[in-house]
Amino acid sequence: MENTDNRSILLIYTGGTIGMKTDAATGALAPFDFSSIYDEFPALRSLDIRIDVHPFEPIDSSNVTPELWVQLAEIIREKYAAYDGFVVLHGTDTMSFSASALSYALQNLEKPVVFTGSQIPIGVLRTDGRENLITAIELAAARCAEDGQAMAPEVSLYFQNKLFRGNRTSKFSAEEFGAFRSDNYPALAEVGVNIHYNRAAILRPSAPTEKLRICTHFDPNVAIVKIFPGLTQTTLRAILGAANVRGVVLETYGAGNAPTAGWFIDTLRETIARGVVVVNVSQCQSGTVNMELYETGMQMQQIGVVGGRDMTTEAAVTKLMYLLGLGLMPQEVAARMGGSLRGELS
Ligand code: ASN
Repeated sequence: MENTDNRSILLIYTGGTIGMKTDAATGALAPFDFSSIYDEFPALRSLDIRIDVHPFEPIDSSNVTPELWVQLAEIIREKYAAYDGFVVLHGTDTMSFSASALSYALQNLEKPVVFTGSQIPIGVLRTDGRENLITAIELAAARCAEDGQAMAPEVSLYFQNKLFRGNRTSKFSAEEFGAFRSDNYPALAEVGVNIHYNRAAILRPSAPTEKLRICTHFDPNVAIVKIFPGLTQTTLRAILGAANVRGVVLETYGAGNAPTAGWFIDTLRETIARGVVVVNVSQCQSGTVNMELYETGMQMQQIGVVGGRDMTTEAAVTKLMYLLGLGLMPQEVAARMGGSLRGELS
């Protein structure tokens, strides 16, 4: 790759819709070769950013597992000193899970890690991927004019003119180009003719001299339970009672409410007594869990359900996997679930 400037980014390609193009001969979709990115997009040379490509075996993001998160963390650690920032090309379906997981996996991060992808393949004329890719590269390489530090040294997600904190996002639309939302936290940057950073919203490293540390194990023995009117005791017991389950994200109503029926509270109490960590997040996209508001929430608080405040389900379930993967005791996992690790809750 040509070296035009002292800024450089590593483009890590994992797969997803963005990595496809229309084969001129057959008209069918075929993989796009990101290693020849300058041939495909000669205009990228004008960015004055060196772009190196690290391709993984491309997968649809429906097939993502925690192993991919560890591989991403490892490649970022290995190449950390050599680049100003990292762009991760990823399928949209599970991008918010991966961006959340990486936010926990990378500790003491001082460089941008920007996830992006597209709704239409990059090699299709009407693609949204070209703009997402080019701007993500700019965002990952952007430095502050005053101190030379990265503008947004976080794990973020760029899509359709907005840079979000990754662990605040959810995929919201299977149709719109603006596929992601971050209803409980403002955008870190808005992109129009110029890029406007929301400096007050961006996390700065607390101890800038600390070395990057990564986590290499996520515990997948967790479950997500979305409650609904009619949920039976048998079903709830079957899920919460599964022998392997060590953590549960309970998606409740509104401000964190759930049935007050005896069997419901008893099942949760027994589950917590077995050492399973239960975290309460809301089914609503915006707003926060407040278990002190209604009796239905207070009962859960009394038996030790952790209030997940305004965390997304994606942020909560990957945080549970991360904390359980550290080998902590349930009480310690519960305590850390209720506080902010990387700005994932307010
Ligand atoms: N199924 C695709 C994926 O997540 C969707 C996309 O990337 N737009 O890999």
